[in-house]
Amino acid sequence: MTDAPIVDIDPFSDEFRRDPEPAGERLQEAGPVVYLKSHGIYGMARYAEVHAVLRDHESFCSSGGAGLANFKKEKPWRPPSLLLEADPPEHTRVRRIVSRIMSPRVVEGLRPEFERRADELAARVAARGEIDGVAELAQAYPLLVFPDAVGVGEDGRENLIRYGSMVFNSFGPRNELFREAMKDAGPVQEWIAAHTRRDALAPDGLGDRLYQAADRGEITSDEAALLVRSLLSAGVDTTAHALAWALHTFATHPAEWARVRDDPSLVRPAFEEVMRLASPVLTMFRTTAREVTVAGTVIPADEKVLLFIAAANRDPREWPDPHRFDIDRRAAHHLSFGSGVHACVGAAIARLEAEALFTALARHVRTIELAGPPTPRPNNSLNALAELPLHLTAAR
Ligand code: 4MI
Repeated sequence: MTDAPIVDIDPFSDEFRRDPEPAGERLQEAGPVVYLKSHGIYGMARYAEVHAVLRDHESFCSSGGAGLANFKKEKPWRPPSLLLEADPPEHTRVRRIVSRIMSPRVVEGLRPEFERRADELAARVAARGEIDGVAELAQAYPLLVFPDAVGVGEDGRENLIRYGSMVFNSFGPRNELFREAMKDAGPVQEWIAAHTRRDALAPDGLGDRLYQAADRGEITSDEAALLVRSLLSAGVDTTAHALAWALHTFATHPAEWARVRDDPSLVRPAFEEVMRLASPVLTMFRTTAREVTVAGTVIPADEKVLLFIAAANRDPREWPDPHRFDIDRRAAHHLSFGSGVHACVGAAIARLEAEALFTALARHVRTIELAGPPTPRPNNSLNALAELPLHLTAAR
């Protein structure tokens, strides 16, 4: 029994995915904490509570898993991540190492190559005119630059997209989407495992630098392999969908694209606003480490709590006119990169990718228009597009 309002929304249903906005509003209106009887879990969709839970890693732990499965009761589908699915103090030790390896200075060092690849790609798509924005830009660009930065070779990079789909579907129930993503999972997992090995990683890439930390005795080499797995899990699909939504948003807001194109200093703030409005990660879980009271509602220990990140990013209690794309608003405190000790460790790389790609597009592309309806790619936790037909006109 619970004193939280009971809501009959299933966040892993086709219906929710097709139109998450009205459901988000219903969840917010129902109260600061709700009980979702569809899965026997608690939920929060208001900005203030989602933000507070993300920052309270002691009450809302991650070692119970970031998905629906409670790792204290169910066996995880893969060995838990040392970052995403761990708590302080164990988390703190490895997080510090990964943060250093992806420090602002290191990320700045990636800039020239990221800009060069972005310029080549932007020139190529501008010349083609009719493109699929997902395959030819949003996926193509992260697949070019991110595995290079990690030190993963060219062969088999498409496995990263397939693995991303497995990882992000695994955060939901064991439904049809999960089973579909896990079909033929074996070869994908073998490819991933092979590419987390030191001998597969180029010298001085981010992956090799994790092994250098192992050489110094800061982590074990098994831990280095698992941390490389984290980079390969979270580094491609997430940015691909962020870039796809940025393309979609500019295609449907031509006046804003014209402003960004004419003044590329607006690329960064515009990308934050895209991230607010189109959070690639829709939902994430925490697990209560003890009985907790949130806004007067008691949540018992060891319960799964679903955080509606995308809904929180459009909570009218936090954001005036929340559904409006407004590149002049201060949007950087959105929750699409999380918050607190688990906040996205790769955020600076994602921001660099977006900045490089859209600055290059500003040079090469005058207009971006939808050439047909975008096709969604249903996923248990991602706001994902399968296809985005675009018509581009080249800059003169
Ligand atoms: C929420 S995005 C994400 C972050 C980390 C990992 C996977 C997905 C991981 O494997 O560490």
